[in-house]
Amino acid sequence: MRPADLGGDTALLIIDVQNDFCPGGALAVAEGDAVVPVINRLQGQVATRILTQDWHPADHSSFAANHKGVQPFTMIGMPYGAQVLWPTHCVQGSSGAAFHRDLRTDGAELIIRKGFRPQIDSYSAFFENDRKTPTGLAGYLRERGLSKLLLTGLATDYCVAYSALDARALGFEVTLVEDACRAIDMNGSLASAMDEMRQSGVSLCASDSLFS
Ligand code: VGL
Ligand code: ZN
Repeated sequence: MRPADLGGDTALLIIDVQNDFCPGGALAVAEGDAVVPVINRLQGQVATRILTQDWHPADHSSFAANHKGVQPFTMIGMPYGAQVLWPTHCVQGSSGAAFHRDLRTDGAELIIRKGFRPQIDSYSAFFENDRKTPTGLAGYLRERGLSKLLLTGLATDYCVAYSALDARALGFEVTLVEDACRAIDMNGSLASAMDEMRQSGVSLCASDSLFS
């Protein structure tokens, strides 16, 4: 995608650039904060910016602390499928759930909060982890005529990848801006997420290629 293609039908999707995913946070992604200047610069290139915010109640079922005798980063079976148990993170209203202080947010037209139901996690900006419960984002984008998405944020192999794959399945044109993302990379999760995204028709680019 070249700058000429960044027209009125493109939205910049900024996934979960929150303190808990940045160094020092509860579920820190290595160099998570490095995406902030890249994303801020990109915001000038795209008229429509949309943020997502991981937004869990304290009793959320994805937190290892809410299960007896289970360590973070282990898997359990949930009614909707396998689920990683995470350290407690992005609790509603906490400083960890706030956007990184340097992330420009004033220009965002929409903030989608996700993961707010105690019994179900939500990685994707489009569907919760049962892959059926919609967040409403697809309807918003369609009604606004936004058919092309630039994907950025944290973490590449979880919330960004799930969002990109759902967006492709819903028929959106999707480009992942590689240097505007960082990964958790647990047990090969980054490589498999990149494979799945490529196979589903997600394009990859460097942010520099979006400037003339
Ligand atoms: C995320 C794990 C748990 C993410 C959110 O934003 O990638 N990962 N909650
Ligand atoms: Zn979460």
